[in-house]
Amino acid sequence: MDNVLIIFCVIGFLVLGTNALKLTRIDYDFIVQESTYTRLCSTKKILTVNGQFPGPTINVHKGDTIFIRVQNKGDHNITIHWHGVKMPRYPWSDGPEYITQCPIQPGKSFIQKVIFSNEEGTLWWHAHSDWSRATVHGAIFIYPKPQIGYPFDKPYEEVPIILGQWWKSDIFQVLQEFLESGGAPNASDAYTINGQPGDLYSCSKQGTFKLQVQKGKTYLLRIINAALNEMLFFAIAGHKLTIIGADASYTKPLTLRFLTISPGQTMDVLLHTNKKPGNYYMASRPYNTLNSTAFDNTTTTAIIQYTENSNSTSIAPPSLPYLPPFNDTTSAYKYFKNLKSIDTTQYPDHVPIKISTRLFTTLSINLQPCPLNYNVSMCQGPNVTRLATSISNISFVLPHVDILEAYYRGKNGVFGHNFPSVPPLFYNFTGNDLPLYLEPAKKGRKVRFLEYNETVEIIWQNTNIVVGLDHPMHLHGYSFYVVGLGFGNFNPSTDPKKYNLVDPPLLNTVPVPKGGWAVIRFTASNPGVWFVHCHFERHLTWGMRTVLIVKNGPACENATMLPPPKDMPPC
Ligand SMILES: *[C@@H]1O[C@H](CO)[C@@H](O)[C@H](O)[C@H]1NC(C)=O
Ligand SMILES: *[C@@H]1O[C@H](CO)[C@@H](O)[C@H](O)[C@H]1NC(C)=O
Ligand SMILES: *[C@@H]1O[C@H](CO)[C@@H](O)[C@H](O)[C@H]1NC(C)=O
Ligand SMILES: *[C@@H]1O[C@H](CO)[C@@H](O)[C@H](O)[C@H]1NC(C)=O
Ligand SMILES: *[C@@H]1O[C@H](CO)[C@@H](O)[C@H](O)[C@H]1NC(C)=O
Ligand SMILES: *[C@@H]1O[C@H](CO)[C@@H](O)[C@H](O)[C@H]1NC(C)=O
Ligand SMILES: *[C@@H]1O[C@H](CO)[C@@H](O)[C@H](O)[C@H]1NC(C)=O
Ligand SMILES: *[C@@H]1O[C@H](CO)[C@@H](O)[C@H](O)[C@H]1NC(C)=O
Ligand SMILES: *[C@@H]1O[C@H](CO)[C@@H](O)[C@H](O)[C@H]1NC(C)=O
Ligand SMILES: *[C@@H]1O[C@H](CO)[C@@H](O)[C@H](O)[C@H]1NC(C)=O
Ligand SMILES: *[C@@H]1O[C@H](CO)[C@@H](O)[C@H](O)[C@H]1NC(C)=O
Ligand SMILES: [Cu+2]
Repeated sequence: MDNVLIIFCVIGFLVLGTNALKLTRIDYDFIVQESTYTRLCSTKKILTVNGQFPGPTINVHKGDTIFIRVQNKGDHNITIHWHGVKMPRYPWSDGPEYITQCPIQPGKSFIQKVIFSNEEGTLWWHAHSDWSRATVHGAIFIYPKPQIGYPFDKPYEEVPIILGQWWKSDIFQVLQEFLESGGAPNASDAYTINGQPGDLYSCSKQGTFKLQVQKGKTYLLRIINAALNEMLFFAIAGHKLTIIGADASYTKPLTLRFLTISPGQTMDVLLHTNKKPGNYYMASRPYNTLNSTAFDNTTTTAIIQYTENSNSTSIAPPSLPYLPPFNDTTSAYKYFKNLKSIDTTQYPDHVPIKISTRLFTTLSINLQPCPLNYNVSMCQGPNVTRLATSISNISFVLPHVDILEAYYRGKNGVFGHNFPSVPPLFYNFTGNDLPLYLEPAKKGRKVRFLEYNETVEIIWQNTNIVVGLDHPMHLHGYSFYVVGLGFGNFNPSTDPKKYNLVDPPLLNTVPVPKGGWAVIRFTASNPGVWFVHCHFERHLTWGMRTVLIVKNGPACENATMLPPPKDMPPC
């Protein structure tokens, strides 16, 4: 038996060896550069890919591997992440700055190998360094294998709907002030649909995104929330939306009047153009439980135009769809219990039933005391503090060399090993008026190691420390089943009985509700270094992040990490 395995390994090695000699094919060239854009009556320079905002769409089929050459011709360090692409055994191209790579510095380039596996539907790519992703992002369309097709009637047309967030000021200046002040970042000035704010903002009407449709067809809208800091409601006047996929995994059809989408999430939606020919607004605005004057409370719009009356001048202006109140948590999460994976023979579920590692974690906003002799202008958080965030009371500080490199080369001292299975304190997590001594967090850099193939459950418990807010939690390298989501404190004896272990949605980002919790499950079959974080950029920067390191499995089962490419950006 041993001999057979050895021979097998040698053959496997030879096969890999020859592949490595092949010249790299470049499928996409991404030139990161400064470009001039005018929005809301003002002009500024933004960072783009190939001069486009939003950036170019990547088109692939399920299971493809592509090579993207990222050339940094801008003047900021940059990295690019392929959000939701699992990159089996190959974290080298995953992208998060100082987690799996050092940034691509100005003037340098990096050829990123992007390995698709079972994803099918819509994903996106975005910068994963400082706040560049505000403008450096774009869609990824993953078509079914050519001979297979969709599990629904082929849509007449497929359209990206990319929701974004726009600041009139330079985003790097917003970030710098935010980092220095210790307070909340400046609110944005607009939301955008495919790069355009729409009719409700000044100087924007000309550019409003318009989708021309024919009556009696079905359109596939591939909706992406690329906003930095806001969950969004989205709806189309007069039309219902049928979700058939989320995060590049099919769902059972779910028909809704409006949807809620968090940064990081994608939703594939069928739109049936079966209404009276005319013009209809699609609109989006935030779901946010803070006071509506504390965030950008504006509404972005685009127009669905039936071509049947495209040259009529006398038609009424489009009407706006219903969107819930900003702070309506109940409406925001109502659809979630009805969101189910497709779970057919062709797209079967593999929900882990027996769990080998269970992590109970808390998500908090924190206040760090202002150090002695500190200038108060640096402590603009409540009660002269600096705002922070944490997972299980650890506010994660980025290193100066990436964690993947440190792990792969066995460098000591870059990260700690023992991210805890439970938080340091148990209290009434979702209680009102929590004691002030809970507010500070510990700074740290603890990661969690997992054995190959472990079955993992993570419970994300939100807390009301400082202020309760939703946290869209994202895991790199995996999709996970969201087996439970609820309000209050997670109850380990009663809540697991209500888990959906039959057809839970398979996602890469799940919004953990304010005052509630979410539970995910996955099998750790992808060795590598994988980032876990809140997808609100401000919470990520403040420290709501950690790392899972999944160890290698047996080499003969192809369960080990692949070697790095030669052009990894150096620190
Ligand atoms: C942020 O807002 C403050 C207060 O309105 C303003 O003084 C400052 O210039 C803004 N910063 C940026 C980068 O827009
Ligand atoms: C939105 O915020 C502005 C201040 O920024 C405030 O005047 C307005 O009332 C708010 N709108 C709503 C609907 O809350
Ligand atoms: C719209 O204009 C085109 C060309 O001017 C014409 O052929 C068509 O009949 C018009 N459609 C309607 C609905 O008026
Ligand atoms: C939402 O805000 C409105 C007005 O600002 C307030 O009356 C209402 O109680 C809030 N709802 C929730 C669920 O907090
Ligand atoms: C605090 O910082 C502000 C802005 O950087 C500066 O104007 C002020 O002089 C500083 N105050 C002290 C006491 O250092
Ligand atoms: C600020 O301090 C006051 C007085 O100690 C306290 O009542 C309040 O809750 C504090 N605010 C926050 C956000 O911690
Ligand atoms: C936790 O706090 C909530 C909100 O104040 C309260 O309704 C609940 O009874 C508390 N639970 C416990 C166990 O004290
Ligand atoms: C987090 O750690 C800090 C520093 O040790 C401590 O003061 C605080 O009470 C802890 N909070 C929680 C919720 O564990
Ligand atoms: C890992 O899990 C897969 C699927 O359950 C199984 O086929 C494989 O044998 C397992 N490998 C190891 C090393 O446990
Ligand atoms: C491992 O990978 C090699 C090369 O891609 C392939 O030929 C072989 O079938 C794989 N082995 C297993 C156990 O999956
Ligand atoms: C850019 O990245 C390099 C390599 O990690 C680092 O040394 C440098 O400080 C970074 N520059 C900025 C402005 O962050
Ligand atoms: Cu968050």
